[in-house]
Amino acid sequence: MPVARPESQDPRVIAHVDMDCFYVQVEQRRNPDLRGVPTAVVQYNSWKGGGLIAVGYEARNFGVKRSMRGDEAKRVCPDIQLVQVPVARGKADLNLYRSAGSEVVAILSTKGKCERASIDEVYLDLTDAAKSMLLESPPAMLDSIPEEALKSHVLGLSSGENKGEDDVRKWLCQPDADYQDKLLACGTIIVAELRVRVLQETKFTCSAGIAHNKMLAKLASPMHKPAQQTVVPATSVPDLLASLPVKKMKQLGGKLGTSLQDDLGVNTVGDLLKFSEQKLQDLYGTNTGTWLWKIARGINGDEVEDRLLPKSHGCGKTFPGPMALKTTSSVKQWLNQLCEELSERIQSDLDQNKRIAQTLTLHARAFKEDELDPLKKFPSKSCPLRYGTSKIQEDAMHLFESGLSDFLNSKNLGWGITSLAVGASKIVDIPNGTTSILKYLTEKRTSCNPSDCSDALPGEPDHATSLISQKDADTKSYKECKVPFESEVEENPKTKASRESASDSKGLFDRDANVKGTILRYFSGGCSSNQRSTSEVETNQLEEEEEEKISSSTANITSSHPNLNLNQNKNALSENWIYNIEEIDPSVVDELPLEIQREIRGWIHPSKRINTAKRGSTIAHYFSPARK
Ligand code: TTP
Ligand code: CA
Ligand code: CA
Repeated sequence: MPVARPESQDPRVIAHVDMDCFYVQVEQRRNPDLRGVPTAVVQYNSWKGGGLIAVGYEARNFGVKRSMRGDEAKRVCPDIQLVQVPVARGKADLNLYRSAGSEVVAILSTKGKCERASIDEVYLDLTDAAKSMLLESPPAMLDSIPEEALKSHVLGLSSGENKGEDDVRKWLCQPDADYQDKLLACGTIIVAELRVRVLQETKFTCSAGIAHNKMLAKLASPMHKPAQQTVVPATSVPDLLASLPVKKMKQLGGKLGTSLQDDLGVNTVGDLLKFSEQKLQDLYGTNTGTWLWKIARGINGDEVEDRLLPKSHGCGKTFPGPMALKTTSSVKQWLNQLCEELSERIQSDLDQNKRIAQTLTLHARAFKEDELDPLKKFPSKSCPLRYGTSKIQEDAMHLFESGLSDFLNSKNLGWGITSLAVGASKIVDIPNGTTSILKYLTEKRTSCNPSDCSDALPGEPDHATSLISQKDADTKSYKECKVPFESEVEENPKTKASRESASDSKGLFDRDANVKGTILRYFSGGCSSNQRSTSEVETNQLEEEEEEKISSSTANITSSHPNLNLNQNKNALSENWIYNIEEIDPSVVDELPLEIQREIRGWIHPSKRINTAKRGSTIAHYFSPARK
């Protein structure tokens, strides 16, 4: 459910930038013969010409729509060029488009806080840039206003639509405008310049919305496509919302929007103005009620996050109609493919960006031969993510089995899977340097607590709670456990009490024990089991590896965490989640980066000399997908 965040009283300038027919543009850049020609990108599946996933604007002029298949598009537009999406492992490979998106982000992020919101869109907070411009070179003082800015559509100007560039020029330069509108005018010029740069440097066009909050900017960006921008002055907001169908708002596309229409007769967002906040709260609860009351007034306090990289990684595949998967072995085969891709992507995120994903989630859609409960959803399941393709494959399969068991209510029924997806979320940066790792882990020491269990929010792996299936070290059975997500991590009171008493009365030594508990959680893949025999083999192989430069990067630690032999026992899953020093297997420490070795040896044997003789290769390298 949406939650209203308090909106800052300070004026802001927020832009939402969305690429035009993105995959088509990427293909047109790869093959310039396609430029200016009706083009669409189709799924690899060739049934009826493949499903269209992106349609160029020339093709749209002929009536081609994304909902069509290739054959239908050919009927509507015989000259259309259908480009097949690249394929890898029997499914679409989107890497080409992802990196094209990154090129654009690199440019857009130069003017302020930038949040990558999807493969082809970002939010920008241009408040500071606009303030500087207003101080140093306000629009009225410019020798000339950039042409692209003059082509902007300013809502509410000249009775709803622009009369022309002269009106826009006047609006941009009006001396008696309020401060918010003056900033918005500067934002309009900044976004226009950024869009020109994007075109020059990447050959891609994009469209943008510019407003004083994210919600309004997002609503405005598709209003004039392709290759145009729309500005929302505060005075235009009531008219904009009065005519905006509720279903056009992302959060109102589902049941909430239907209830507003059916139960309250609310058809546009502006219709909500008729209801008091209290009334909306009575009907939909405190949070949603307040949120509805605010969006009716165009109020939205969401901040632009400073994030150029995706929040999560996911890959999935659908198996429609007769292609549904009906055996565990066929599910396993596809799950292995999906996990292989996911593993490659998180590994490259780790290598390139020093980011670690902490949660693995499995989503599926399924049907079963059960007349009584045909609509029951396949529950999404999550667990702590262990790096390494085979580990991810193994865990994903366990998640699937756990989900299937719930889905079937442990009955022996026939079933079929129509879509499968795996995701890696809860991605965090790894700070450089051991000291900061220590600090980082100390701050993040709240972890998966087996005693704190609940059901998942279906389809919302990145939100407040998620179901995790947790492998019990001994029984290999699965438990369901609620993992608090970053923003709302709350320390388990018992753990907290234990930590506080440790640091208060027992001094540094015990405080370190707490920290180790958390580091070890990373090493051991959270609550997962460790298989001693496997670890030993892997450790031996490591020792045979050529010695490599050991960097202080924690990537080595984190990517290795699932495989290190820590002699973890049942106590490791104890409530307080604190390891004893004895539980650290010294043979593991040899494989770690030097700085980490020093630190851990300091805990184990404060005065022992550090043995750096057999460090082996970096663990990140060792566990790269190529190695078995
Ligand atoms: P969109 O931004 O929704 O669409 P678009 O960029 O193709 O067109 P527009 O100019 O209207 O913004 O999606 C971005 C890309 O994501 C799109 O080019 C292809 C891909 N995509 C899918 O693969 N499947 C989908 O269902 C959607 C909506 C998009
Ligand atoms: Ca787009
Ligand atoms: Ca988009």
